[in-house]
Amino acid sequence: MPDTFLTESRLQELRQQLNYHNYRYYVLDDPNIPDAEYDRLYAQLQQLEQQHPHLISPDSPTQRVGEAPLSAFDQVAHEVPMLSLDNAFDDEELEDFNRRLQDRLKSTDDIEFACEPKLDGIAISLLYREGLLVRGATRGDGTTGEDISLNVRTIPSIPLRLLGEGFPPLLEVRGEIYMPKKGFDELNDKARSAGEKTFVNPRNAAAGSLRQLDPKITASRPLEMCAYSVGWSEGGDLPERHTDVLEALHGWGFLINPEMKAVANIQGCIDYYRALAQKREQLAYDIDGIVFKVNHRGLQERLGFVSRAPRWAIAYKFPAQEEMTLLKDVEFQVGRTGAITPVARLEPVFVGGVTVSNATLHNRDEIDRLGVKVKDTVIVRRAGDVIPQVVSVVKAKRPTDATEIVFPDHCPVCESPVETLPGEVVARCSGGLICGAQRKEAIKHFVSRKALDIDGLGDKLVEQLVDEGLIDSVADLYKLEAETVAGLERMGAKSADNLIAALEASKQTSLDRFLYALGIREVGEATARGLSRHFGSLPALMDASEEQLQKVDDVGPVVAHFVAEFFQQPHNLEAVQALQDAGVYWPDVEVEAREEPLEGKTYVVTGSFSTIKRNDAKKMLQDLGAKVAGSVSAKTHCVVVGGGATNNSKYVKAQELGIDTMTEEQLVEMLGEYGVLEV
Ligand code: 5U1
Repeated sequence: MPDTFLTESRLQELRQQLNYHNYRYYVLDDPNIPDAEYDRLYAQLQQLEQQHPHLISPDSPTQRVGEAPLSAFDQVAHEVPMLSLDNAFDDEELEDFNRRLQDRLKSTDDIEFACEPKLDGIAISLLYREGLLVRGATRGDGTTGEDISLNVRTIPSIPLRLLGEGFPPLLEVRGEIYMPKKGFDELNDKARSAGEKTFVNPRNAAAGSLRQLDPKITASRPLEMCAYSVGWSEGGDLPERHTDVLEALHGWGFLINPEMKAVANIQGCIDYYRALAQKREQLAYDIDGIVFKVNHRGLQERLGFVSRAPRWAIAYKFPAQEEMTLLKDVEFQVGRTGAITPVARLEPVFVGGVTVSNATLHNRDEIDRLGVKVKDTVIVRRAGDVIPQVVSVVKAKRPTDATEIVFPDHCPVCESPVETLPGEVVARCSGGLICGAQRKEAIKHFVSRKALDIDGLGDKLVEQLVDEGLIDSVADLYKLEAETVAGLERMGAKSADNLIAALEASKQTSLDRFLYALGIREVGEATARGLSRHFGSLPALMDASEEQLQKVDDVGPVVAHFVAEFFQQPHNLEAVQALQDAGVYWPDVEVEAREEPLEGKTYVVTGSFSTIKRNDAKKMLQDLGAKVAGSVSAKTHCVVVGGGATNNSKYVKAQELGIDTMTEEQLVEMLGEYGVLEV
């Protein structure tokens, strides 16, 4: 066989393998070879292409990033216009949409709908000829867009060549390019540390990344593409149901939204909308609503279009999460741990489904980063249950009399100096419990629902009790008498009696609630639960060293330090004693006997794992008492190498130092023997 033929078929084989593994990694999120193996195949392809440059093909994974930047984008006329969507803003409008469809179809039968999250990104058209990506274009005005082929090629979840079989020879796929939240945060963190401008939100970041004339910049941005329809196709058959078309696209190499689902009727759409609204904040990407489409393409065709939108689809929008308003003033609040938080007082604005009049400005650095002044017009964001925040300033609207925000150097409540510890961004009042604000917040936390849960003792009443000098500390609560409380404004004999009864009832509590109630920095409910289960009693916890504390789930060095430090402070010990003297008590928790057969041993875990997740493996080793380190040294007892890569640098180092190694299979077997993993 001639040499060129062999080279060509090897090149094709490498391209196919790499494109397939790329799909498994970026689209299915289920790689089945180690990264090192992918890198080796890629290097082989690169080397072979360097030797035979005339054999380089456009679907080669080495050709994702073009060499030369463009001077401008060409215009592209869309063969079939890229339509927009009609919107619905409440259930009634959605039901009207269903009624209109039934009227047009002259039937009262239920209509099946496809439901998909509406990604907050940039609409894109991708054209494939004989399975090869030949063009990527923006939506533009719907009729004419811009050719951004070089940029879309850099996005790993976009196939350069379609996988599998059965795709039409001419296929235009439409979808959304977006930046996942995690990638967006990392991109902005990087920009911040480099002193560069940050992006306002993931959508702007995605748009800015695609608008680059230099594809290398686009390639460096964490973009993804999710397919949501076929614009047009020639030759070949597409499935009759839209959801099956999406499944076909998935098989040909595209990412489709995993939340996509068919429902039997409009009530199914409403239920889907509610369920996704609940889940919205947990999704890895921003969405601004749900798109409902008549699922049968035959019905879609019968329904047709009006002006610029199809009759068979609608976007049910979530309430906007960002709105513009006026920043009227800034006040500084003192929290339970003394943290000083600048709070923006706003012209009330309806955002994220509620009226917002205050928003956090976080800290001094954030004020500097935003460059915000009093009387500025600002953009406020309220997402889910998160505290509303000022995300940017509309500088073009700044009036001439806007004033600088001056961060206080003394506590606005107790006038103690404000200090910022090295390495921290948060400024804190140094007054401790001398500071009325910190005292009030500590008491509010102590009585709150997840802590001692004292019924009838809301924030306002705590403030009243402190302001009237009736309580100074949490233990003072238990000295309150009904007559005194009844004399307070807005209180009567009945509510005072109820409060005293609730205080009495709260005395019997649990160790985890008590620990949470103490308000130790960084100790939330889950950590308090972990500490209580691990140590079983307060004295055992108080005696624990930072190292012992770190053995508790989710307790790292920072939390361990805060816990140990808390119990070293005499005033905290006095407060705990005073509460116990007042009658607060809890049963000890039975501590499960813990065997730590690997205590004193240090493991390093490296390589890619297939049967268990690497992080789970680390956690299980820690549960068995082992320390898991990030690098190999003479102190390491064993290196676990997943994926069997013998050129793994940690494996090589272990060999050099004569340290034991084990494979993933051996680790799984060992974990099984110790009973921490079912095999
Ligand atoms: N998920 C999704 N987003 N989105 C946007 N589907 C969807 N469909 C669209 C648009 C503009 O248009 C259809 C009419 C194809």
